[in-house]
Amino acid sequence: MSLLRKRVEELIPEKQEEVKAVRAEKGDKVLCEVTVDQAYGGMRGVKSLVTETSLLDPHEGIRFRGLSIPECQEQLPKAAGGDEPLPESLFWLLMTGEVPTQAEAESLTEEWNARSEVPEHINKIIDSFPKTLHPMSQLVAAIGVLQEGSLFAKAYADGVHKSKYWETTYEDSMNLIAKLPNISSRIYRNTYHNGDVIASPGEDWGANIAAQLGYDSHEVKELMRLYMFLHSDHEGGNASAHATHLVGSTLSDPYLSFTAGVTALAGPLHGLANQEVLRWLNVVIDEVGGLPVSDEKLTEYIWDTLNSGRVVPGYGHAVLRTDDPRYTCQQQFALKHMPEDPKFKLVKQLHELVPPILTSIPKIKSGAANVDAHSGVLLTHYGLTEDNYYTVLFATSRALGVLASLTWDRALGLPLERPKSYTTEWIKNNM
Ligand code: FAM
Repeated sequence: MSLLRKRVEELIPEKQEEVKAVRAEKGDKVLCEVTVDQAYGGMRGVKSLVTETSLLDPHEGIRFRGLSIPECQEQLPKAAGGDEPLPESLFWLLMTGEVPTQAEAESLTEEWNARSEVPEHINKIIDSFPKTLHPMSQLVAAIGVLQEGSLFAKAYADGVHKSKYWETTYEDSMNLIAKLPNISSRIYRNTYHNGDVIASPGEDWGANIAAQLGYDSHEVKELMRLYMFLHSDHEGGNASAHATHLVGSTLSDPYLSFTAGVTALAGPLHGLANQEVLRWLNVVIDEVGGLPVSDEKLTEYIWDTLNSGRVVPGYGHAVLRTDDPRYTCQQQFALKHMPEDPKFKLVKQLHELVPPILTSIPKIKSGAANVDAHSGVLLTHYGLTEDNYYTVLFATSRALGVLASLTWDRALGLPLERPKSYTTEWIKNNM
């Protein structure tokens, strides 16, 4: 049995007891009241989920199992010669709540490489997708087909006992995560490089993704490790995590549950914002006649966007009220590796100009930069300019968080999710 599975198996009874005790002691405490406005307003601020892997503070940002982004960067094992955490080490942390040793993190690298092969008939199906199909749709379809290998679906059909659901959920999650670099990079190479697919070099997960996209440099491998670490998890209420959890709560298998998360991520108010940011920057550059651009012209363009009833992508957040530390962390990477890049300078300039404009509009709760304001410019710097591919990378990373959570949902026996809804008629007559 793999090191990680053994550790998770040891932890499950302890956690089950802890949850039982918490529910016995605090089960009748009130987490929040829900107003009619919140019911109409996208449930913003409604506290009604339990997610173990991470917690988002509006002012401080995300903590993965209690560790902030800088703490993870300091404490999690890295690749030889690298400064960024291995995504493997983050996954171990998300699954167990413990910082892995170097050997434990590397055991995951080995295991994911061993599980990474995608059956040839599925590769052929992916190869048959039209190049005009959005890469996110290709990803959803590819994972849907991969579902034929679901061990959870088979075990359920064979009548497995509910106390063992977590075991095949874990195995499916590990298999799916292991295969994602092959799938995501195949979609990229098919869509933009005439199907010239690159075989996995069998390195760590982040390095494999970089290499299979076509980048062999140490710097891009580091960027990919950082990218995969940063986008992995953002507590349970965001649309991709919540969608995976909701669909998973029906005992849909991990492949199908994750496609729900991927389709949620494909919306422009969520993960697709990274594509939208790059497009928006490119239109700005075109319209103002190239870089550098004056603050006055840029301000005018920001207001044009707002006045035409569109959002400024990469800014604002449903929970965060200050700059997203995932933005800051990417900025630090840029300052280290590409301080003179003109598009990075434009991102910095926007970071000065956009927040005061957005916060001058009373209805907008936060004008701060989010994760998507930065990521595309880092990728573009190294030549990955195909912006409609960016969200596939976000989704590849997001698998780490939502599948770790799904495994724990099953280990803790969380039930079918089914909140109550009302009609406007009911509210008018009864409130
Ligand atoms: N530009 C223009 N208007 C904005 C805005 C922005 N960046 N951010 C918020 N608003 C508007 C929002 O559309 C809403 O308007 P209406 O009442 O007319 O519908 C109003 O301000 C109140 O919104 P809010 O309460 O401040 O934020 P929400 O919690 O409703 O929405 C976001 C949060 C992220 C959907 C919103 O800030 C947004 O659309 N941002 C731009 C898109 C983006 O960058 N999304 C990525 C978020 C990211 F973190 C992720 O999920 N990957």
